[in-house]
Amino acid sequence: MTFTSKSATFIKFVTRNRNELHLPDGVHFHAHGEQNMSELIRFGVSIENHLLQQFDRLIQQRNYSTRSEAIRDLIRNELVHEQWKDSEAGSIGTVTIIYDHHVRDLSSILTSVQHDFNEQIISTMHVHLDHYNCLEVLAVKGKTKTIREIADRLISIKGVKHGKLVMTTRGEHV
Ligand code: NI
Repeated sequence: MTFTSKSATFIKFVTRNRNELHLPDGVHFHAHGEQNMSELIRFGVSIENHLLQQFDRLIQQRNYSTRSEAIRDLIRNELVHEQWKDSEAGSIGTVTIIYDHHVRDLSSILTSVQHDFNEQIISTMHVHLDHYNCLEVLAVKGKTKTIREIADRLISIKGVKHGKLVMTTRGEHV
């Protein structure tokens, strides 16, 4: 993949629905109307040369084949992040934890916390990694604040070596 960079760089990309985007002044659309089969809108963006060069390097590292797909993903990511700010909104995600099951009472404490959230924890996977370490991945669904609470409570338990909450989206609006 090669991109050309010019001092006054003009990149074009497409997005699925212009009405859902609130772009700042100066960002304008070139709608191609009926020619587009899947309601894709093409629009132009002015960007500093050095910024675009860095962006191209980044998306090459991340294996994007086109700028358009990279920019679409950036936009989706921001929209999903915005949804997560609403603590009452519904979210889905995973909580991953690594712990040493030899730590006293740890397994039963973890189980007890998970039972407190039996409605939100919809599936769990447990892997006995080695003699000491267990990996658990919990699929969670519920209010954003509850999902965060589940992750915080599990990850903060003594003996849990590492934990990570990954929130995602069903993608209705992105
Ligand atoms: Ni185990």
